[in-house]
Amino acid sequence: MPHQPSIVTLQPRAGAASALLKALLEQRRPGHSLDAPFYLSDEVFQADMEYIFRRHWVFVGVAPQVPEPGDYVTVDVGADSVLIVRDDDMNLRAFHNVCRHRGSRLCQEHQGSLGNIVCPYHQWTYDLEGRLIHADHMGQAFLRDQHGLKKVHLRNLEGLLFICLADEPPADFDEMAQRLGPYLAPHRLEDCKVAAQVDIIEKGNWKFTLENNRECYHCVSNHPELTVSLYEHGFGYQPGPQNAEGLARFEQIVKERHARWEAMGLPSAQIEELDSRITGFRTIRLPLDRAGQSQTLNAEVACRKLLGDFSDKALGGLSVWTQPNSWHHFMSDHVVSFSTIPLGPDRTLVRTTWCVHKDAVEGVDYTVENLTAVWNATNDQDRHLVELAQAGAASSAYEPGPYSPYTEALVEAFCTWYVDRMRAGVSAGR
Ligand code: 3BY
Ligand code: FES
Ligand code: FE
Repeated sequence: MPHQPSIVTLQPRAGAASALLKALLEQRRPGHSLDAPFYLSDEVFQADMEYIFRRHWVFVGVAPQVPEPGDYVTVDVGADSVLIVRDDDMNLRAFHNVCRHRGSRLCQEHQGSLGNIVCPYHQWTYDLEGRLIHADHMGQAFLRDQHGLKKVHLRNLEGLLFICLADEPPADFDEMAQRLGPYLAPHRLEDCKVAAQVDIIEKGNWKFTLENNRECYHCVSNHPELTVSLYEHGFGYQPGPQNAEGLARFEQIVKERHARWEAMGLPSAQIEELDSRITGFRTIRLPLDRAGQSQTLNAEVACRKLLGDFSDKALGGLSVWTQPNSWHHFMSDHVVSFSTIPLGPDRTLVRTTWCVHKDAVEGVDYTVENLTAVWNATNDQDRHLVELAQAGAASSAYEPGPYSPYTEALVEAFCTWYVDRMRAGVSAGR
């Protein structure tokens, strides 16, 4: 007996933006945190996934996660599962993790290694370039070459992996790559291995995670481990009239170090394009405090084997931020990378990956505990702050509050970028 027909309401994936979303975007007050529904509403969450995460370059991982042919990782962005695999010619490729027969999910693990991609349902088999190479019982007329895996745009920026789910991704990735490439290249992330990866789930909206990341106003009072290595324990980062002297001192040191690092072939000057572009980004190399070497509990390197050709341990920290969802710190001895993926209006995945030189030996050159201590602690503190913000936004007393023009300018840049990109998505429709 056939299945009974059921009554189905078709949910258009984007469809026309609602009056609520349009009004929220229109009434956004510059210089202030967002209206509560941006953090709470399921409708805004769906729109975030459609207009931000399906249409922009999203940072999903690092090349050292897939070092050998056949190595793969899967990343879920909303309802889309993406398979990133290294093929036999060492090229990285990204596919929808969806079988072309009846659509089954192909790889069910977060990472692994395979020779061909075999669907668990009826064993349709794809090679590492996504070609369908085997499908039983499909008859003479069946055209295998029309049933290859669907590709997802993938870019590898000196070891940082970005995907874009749009048919036509933003064209300005190339400019970001050209400008960031020389900053990243000397750290040679592609010659690294993953020493540790930790996923945490924050009970908060992804925009709270990003807003929190874009300021250090909260660092002095919340991050005792991180501020060990931050210049003047985080106070050096506090611009504003109350800290004119400290700031002048900091700027002088930055100037001196930049001259030294640039002379060593390490681009260091700030590039700030967070809200002026579709693919927003920022970078700067900043001095670290004390030993000045690394983001560890004593500011000394966590790994004795340095990255690339480095012989100087005290290279400060090259930080990189990309819209909508990543930040990274590149030091002389390791790279720590953060990818933020929304899971729901009030649930966000933060995936942290620590990489060291591929020849470094655990227990000899580094320990995972020491390598990960600062950011495991800092992530947990930030998770707590995001959860407090989420709880506050749900209160009837919440109203958007003012950002500090001194210490929260980059939070404002994030919100400006977000609102602009959402407006662009709404007006383009589909
Ligand atoms: O260091 C970071 O990645 C960010 C920026 C400042 C505060 N925060 C923890
Ligand atoms: Fe993949 Fe049938 S759904 S082989
Ligand atoms: Fe923080």
